[in-house]
Amino acid sequence: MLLQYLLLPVVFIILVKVARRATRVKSVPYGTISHMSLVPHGEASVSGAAPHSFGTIEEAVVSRASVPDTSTDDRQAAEMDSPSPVDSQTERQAHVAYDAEALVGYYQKMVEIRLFEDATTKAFRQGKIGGYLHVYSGQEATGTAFLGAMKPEKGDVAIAAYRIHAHALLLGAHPNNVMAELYGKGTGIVKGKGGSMHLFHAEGGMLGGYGIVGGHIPLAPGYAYGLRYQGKDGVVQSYLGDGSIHNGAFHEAANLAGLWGKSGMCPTLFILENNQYGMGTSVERATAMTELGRKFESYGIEWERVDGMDVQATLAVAEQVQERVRETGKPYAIEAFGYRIVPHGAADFLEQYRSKEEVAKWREKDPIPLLHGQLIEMGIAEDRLEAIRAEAKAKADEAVKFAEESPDPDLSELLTDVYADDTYVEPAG
Ligand SMILES: Cc1ncc(C[n+]2csc(CCOP(=O)(O)OP(=O)(O)O)c2C)c(N)n1
Ligand SMILES: [Mg+2]
Repeated sequence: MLLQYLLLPVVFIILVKVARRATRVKSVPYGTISHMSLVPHGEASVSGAAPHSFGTIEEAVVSRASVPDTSTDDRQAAEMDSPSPVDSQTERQAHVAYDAEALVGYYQKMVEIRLFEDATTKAFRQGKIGGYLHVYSGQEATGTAFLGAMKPEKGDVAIAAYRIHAHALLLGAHPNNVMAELYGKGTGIVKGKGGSMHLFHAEGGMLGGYGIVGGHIPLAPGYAYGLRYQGKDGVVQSYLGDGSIHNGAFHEAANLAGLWGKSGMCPTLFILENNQYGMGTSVERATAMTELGRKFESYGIEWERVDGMDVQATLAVAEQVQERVRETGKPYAIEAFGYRIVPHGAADFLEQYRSKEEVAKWREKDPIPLLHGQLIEMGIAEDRLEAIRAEAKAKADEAVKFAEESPDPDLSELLTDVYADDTYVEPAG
């Protein structure tokens, strides 16, 4: 009897330990340089491949059985083959030849973003970054081309959702300050008050960083109208995800944008980043009309689709559409079709909403190895590209060091930056 009483707690402790071990998130890095080859398959990569498997609690309740069978390959084929209203894209691409040197510059930007994101993921998993963390891996070709087409001297700005570290970096925020922001440090780009989802870098034209899905979309046509109202020449880029286009805020904003655009008063370039999922919900599970770009048509907004995994394809379009919007004052929309090759967020550890095979297939289309291969074909030496990767890694490491050594925000900052100054704006003329 006594033995029984002694044994029971021991058995209980063993059971708890076994259960904990079984449910523990293995510290397999994802989206990181440790498994993400930055060069095409078959060539020397920065490191080897490792599987990933993460998912949020919300996603965990989505059973595979309830997910429609459509593979993302079918989706891509259907999407890319269905006519986008502007058929000149391929023609345009044929006429835009980027010289290898310019493309090396884009390679550098994309690698810097990827390695920065890898570093953020690692820090999150070490518990050094709190809150949420959504990285941009796989989508670099879109942000790099379109943000690169902005002309800050003309007052161009970008307004985006929450997958935005890349947007801040591409618009000139220093990686040290962006990383410090994620760490919640006083040296962060918004003094540690925003975190991953609320970056803001006004000097570079980056006006947020918003965590409420779809909530940020109306800001763009409003700001764009404001620009023309003041007689200014700028263009607003409005980034939105496939998961946000079903939100009422999108439809109200698109309606007003189309309407104001009729009189040249809404220079907004919508950039719909269709990465095929909103958290664990595929496009098919979110809407019956899956050709997302067409949703703009209902509001009189012209649009076109672009391969968001290929920086040469995004570059071929970006500058022209930016200038078209500037000239006409009318909104225009891009559907950048791509894939989130990493889990939704850093806490997304199960990914039950999509298969490993699907993710693996899309990783084959990773925009960075794709560009790497194109550059090698153009005669750029591997040594040079390797040096770029090494430099980018050093920059990311330095950003981490800076963030770790930075002080927490000063207590006196607690009540500052709460309200904006009330500024009256005069109309033009
Ligand atoms: C109003 C609102 N509803 C739900 C959420 C939870 N949520 C966070 S991200 C997300 C998916 C958004 O998907 P998408 O717009 O495609 O962006 P992506 O994550 O693919 O970049 C959802 C539903 C939220 N943040 N805000
Ligand atoms: Mg999405």
